[in-house]
Amino acid sequence: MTSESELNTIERDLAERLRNQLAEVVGSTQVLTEQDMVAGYVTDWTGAWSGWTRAVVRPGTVVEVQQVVSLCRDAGVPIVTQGGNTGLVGGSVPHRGEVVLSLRRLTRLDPVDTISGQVTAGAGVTIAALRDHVRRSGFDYGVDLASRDSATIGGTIATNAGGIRVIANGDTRRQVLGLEVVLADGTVISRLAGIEKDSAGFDLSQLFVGSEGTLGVITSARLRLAPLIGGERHVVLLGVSHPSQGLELRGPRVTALEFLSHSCLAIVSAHLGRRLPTTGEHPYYVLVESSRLPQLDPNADAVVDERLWEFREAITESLSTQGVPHKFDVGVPLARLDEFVGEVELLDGDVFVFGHLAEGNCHVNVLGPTDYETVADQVLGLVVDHGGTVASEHGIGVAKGRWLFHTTSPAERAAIRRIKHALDPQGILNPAVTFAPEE
Ligand code: 2HG
Ligand code: ZN
Repeated sequence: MTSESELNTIERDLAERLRNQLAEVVGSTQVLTEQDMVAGYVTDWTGAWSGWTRAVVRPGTVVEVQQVVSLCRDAGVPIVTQGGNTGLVGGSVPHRGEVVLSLRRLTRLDPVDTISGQVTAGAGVTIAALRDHVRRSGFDYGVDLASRDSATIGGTIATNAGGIRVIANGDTRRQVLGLEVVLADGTVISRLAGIEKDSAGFDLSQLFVGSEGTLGVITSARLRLAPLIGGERHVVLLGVSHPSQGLELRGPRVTALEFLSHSCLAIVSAHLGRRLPTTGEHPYYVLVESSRLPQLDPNADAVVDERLWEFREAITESLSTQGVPHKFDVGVPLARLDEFVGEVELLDGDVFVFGHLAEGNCHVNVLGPTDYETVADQVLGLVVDHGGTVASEHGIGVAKGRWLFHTTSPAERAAIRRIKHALDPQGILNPAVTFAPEE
């Protein structure tokens, strides 16, 4: 089914009634239905994932979120919760008419609790806005990524986003002390007190981290903050023959450790209209950021310049000028990294590999005529062979569900299904995303 026109008359009348009820809750200007108004919500950033929606709803308060969820549940209409829509696995766009619950208006940003080094933020606050806010109080947010100006707190929690600071601060899960979540039945659970250590039963909040909108709607978060590191930061780009060579640079002063293949550096340099920053060409490059200049081999081909970040951060954008790449965000054990990257680069098509070296997190982008499923079988097959994960920091979305067959056991999948059913018995929350493919 590709659009509302394929619904029968009764379904269309029900959709119309639901839209009117939603408008009563959030106001008619916050229910979007016109094609040009919903366009930015129904297709992802890359253009790879797209669907249609009965309506985009933009609630401004938690109570409105509760009411929207309850109305959709009563109407039996599924919901896709959306933040900045920067996801890359099709998990934040509607596929078959789901209502898009956009949380961008939930921009609550409490004063920083300087005693505990914590803050409470609404799901719609962007990473950049949060960072600017907490920096004014001498703190930093531990997660940072290239899409910081659009990616939201809610979306990054729902996908357990990683980014460039995991080596120093851990992933998003590590920053979350508690959440406020609207459940599928319209009730709210709230853990925003910021208790640093709590052994009173299940940590329910953590269940929602990485759940991609399938278990509840995250509306606010209590977040742990990182210290704001002042002083100079040295950024070095180093040519290497294998990515793992960069692992020798790890240390307490390192705040980022990234790698990219030559194909990535070449395409970014061309896109930015710059020369290659290193003296020579190398199979791979490592970008390290540290508060102390790393000790390098005197023969190393290395450049030191803070502006080198541009070459790393512009990779996604540069690739998208060449077409719509098949994207695979995967992770492999560090001991298998070189072998995996070498094998993946030999696959058909133009292969670009880059990522977050310290975690073995590789972003494999493939351009070429081969269809997604065929390339997925090849790339994810290699990941499984090397004992890795098919989703390191972007989530599963609709892109990788079936691959969980290879990385989870039947018992695990059965337990996941029971949790999903307990929290969302009608299956209205992001139904296109599944972590437990049917046997
Ligand atoms: C990054 O690390 C993002 O830059 C995007 O996770 C990865 O475009 C991609 O494949
Ligand atoms: Zn990444």
